[in-house]
Order: sequence, then structure tokens, then C-alpha cells
Amino acid sequence: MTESIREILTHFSIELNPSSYGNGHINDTYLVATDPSYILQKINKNVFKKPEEVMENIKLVTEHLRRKIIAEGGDPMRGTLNLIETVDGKPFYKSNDGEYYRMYVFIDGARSYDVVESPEQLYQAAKAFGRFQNMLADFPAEKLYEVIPRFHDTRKRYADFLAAVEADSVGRAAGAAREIQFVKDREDAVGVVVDDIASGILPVRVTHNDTKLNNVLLDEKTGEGVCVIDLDTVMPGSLLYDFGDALRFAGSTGAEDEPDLNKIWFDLANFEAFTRGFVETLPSITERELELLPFSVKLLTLECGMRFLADYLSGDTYFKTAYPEHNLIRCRTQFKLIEDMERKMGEMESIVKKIAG
Ligand code: ADP
Ligand code: GN1
Ligand code: MG
Repeated sequence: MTESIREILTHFSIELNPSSYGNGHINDTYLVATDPSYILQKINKNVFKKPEEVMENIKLVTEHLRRKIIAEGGDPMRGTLNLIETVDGKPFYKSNDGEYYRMYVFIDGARSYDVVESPEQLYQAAKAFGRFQNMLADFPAEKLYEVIPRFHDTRKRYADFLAAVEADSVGRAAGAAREIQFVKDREDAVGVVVDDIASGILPVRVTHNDTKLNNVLLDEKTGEGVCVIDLDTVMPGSLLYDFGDALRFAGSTGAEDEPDLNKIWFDLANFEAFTRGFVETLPSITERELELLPFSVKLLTLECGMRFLADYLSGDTYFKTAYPEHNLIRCRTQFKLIEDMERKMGEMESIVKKIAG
């Protein structure tokens, strides 16, 4: 029999009815408003096929971050996610219908943003993502499971996209012909970063891989970055994935699902602020990484756009959607951003040169 969320909570020794929380596209998130408060999450098993491996990664990564933060004199209860164990000492609870639940300490006095409000916010977010990568620079990457195989392998993402077009399993391809062509016209871009990783030109680092602005909490009073959250996809990757994915989202003047494309532009002031924070915090950045920073934003935007479009063509099985065209609307904002970036690529390159000195 399916257990209610209230029953699930008793396994973390809490008696309460929690409420839905946040705007993540993947897991089901609940706020447990007690004192202190907690975040309860049901892990999306369709996305994460082996939830035990996700939890093993998160346990190792948060323990590592905790040690680093303490060594630097910081507050580990705010600087990293803290898992709450179940009554029988496990980092997650598996319900009798086979669902996986985990609980974190709720980080108070900080919040995430779904749309950027100022370049300063981006500067602070970038420093938080940069510090996060620095703290993981000596993490033994071989201990991490690859929880979503080839997550940012854009060649594979492109092949998956073509397969979704070909299958046209819900008959939506004809109505998305323009968007499909937009991706096909940019096939040349998909191999650039993966090929440089394969040939050893780009270093492999332990990266976050999902650096949306709503995956970093900023202090409500000072605006400074407090904690990088949503650690499900921490895996070996490229610094360019974290940079590109962050600006894909935070460089936009509108929401990821804004239907009015006249409101969607790629904002160079936001690009500059984020780049400054990121580059300042990561002295280990290489020449080739610097050179590819502007391109990586276009690449990660293309990757995300083709994932939204492929999901639309496959009947919305991956991302949470609120209405039938949601994934199509999302891919359109990504493609509008790419058009604007293509016009602004020269300016983006000049900004990186100016910052890197
Ligand atoms: P998803 O994988 O679905 O994106 P997240 O882990 O990003 O889920 O959580 C969704 C939202 O919940 C976040 O954007 C953030 O606003 C909030 N949140 C998650 N964990 C915490 C936490 N420990 N403290 C405060 N807020 C949190
Ligand atoms: C998902 O979990 P969330 O909402 O932070 C997705 C990202 C996408 C993003 C697009 C595990 O991120 O890869 O870029 O949606 N996460 C996963 O908004 O697929
Ligand atoms: Mg999230």
C-alpha cells in the first residue's frame, strides 16, 4: 500500500503534513516547516535509475564539503547540504511502494531565484559555483557513480534528439519542424567540447553539472552565495558545463518558459558579472577553457533546447510539465537565446579577454 508523505516523515521521526516547495523540474520537493525546518524530496526514479548510487554520491560529496568548510572556518550547516538519516540510520528511506525519499536540513535566511534580478546576484552566484568547484578539486573522482551516463555528452544528446524526431512517437514532429531544423543547422557545434575532453585538451574536473540559478541559495540580507544545492548530478565533467549551463539560464532576460519571445534576450551585463565571479574564483582555469567560455554558453543552451524539444517529441516523459506545450515553449526560449548569442559572440569574447587580462 502506498504510504502518505506524512507516514514517510515518521521514518525521519517527524509528525507533520509538509507542503510542496520550489520549482525544480526533476524531484518532488516538500518543505517540512518545523523548528528547524527540513526539505523532504522524493527522488525521480525515471531520471535516476539507481537512486542508491545518487545517495552514495551525495553522502560522499557533502561529507567532503563539510570537512573543507570546517577547515576554512565556515558554517557547514549553511555552506553545504546536510542529510538527515532515517530512524534506522540510512541516508534515505525506501517506501513500501519502492519510492526513495531523502531529507535535508532547510537552509534558512537564504533563497534561490528563478529569474535574475541584478548582475550583482550573478557575480555572487558565480563565486559560489566557483568555490564549490574549488572545494571538490581534490575529491577522488573515481569514487563517484555516473548517475546519468554521458549527461553532458552533446554528441549523444544530438543523437538522442535525432532518434526522437525519427520515432515521432506522439505525432508532434510536423508541428515543430522549424525548431527541429534550428537544431540540425547547428550540428557542427555538438562535438567541440566532448572531442577536446577525449583528446585531453580540456581537463576533467568534478563538476556540479546543473548550475541553474535556482540551484544556489543567496543570503537574504547580504546577497552573498550561501550554498550550492541540488547535488544529484555531481560527477566528473568540464568546468565549461557549469559555466555554460549557469549562463544559459541566468544570462536570459526572461523565464525559461516565457511564451513571449520579445522578452527573451541574452544579457551581456549578466554575462560579464557571472564571468567575473567565476574566473576570479577559479585561478586553475586553463587557456583553452577561457577561450571556450563564450562558446560553452551557446553549446549548453543548444543542449538544453534539444533536450526540451526531444522530450516534447517523446510525449513529455522526462521534465515536469504544467501544460502540453510546456517543453516546446521552453525550447523556443533556448533557441531565441542562441540567436542572440550568435550575434553577440564577438562581444562575449572581448568581455572574457578583458576579465582574464
Ligand atoms: P530539483 O532536482 O527538482 O531541481 P532541488 O534540489 O533543486 O530539486 O530543490 C528544489 C528547490 O527547493 C530549490 O530550487 C530550492 O529553492 C529549494 N531547496 C532545496 N533544498 C533546499 C535546502 N536544503 N534549503 C533550502 N531550500 C532548498
Ligand atoms: C533540470 O533539476 P533541475 O530543475 O535543477 C535538469 C537540468 C536541466 C534543467 C533545465 C537532472 O534541472 O539538466 O538543465 O532541468 N536536471 C536533470 O531547466 O536532468
Ligand atoms: Mg534544482
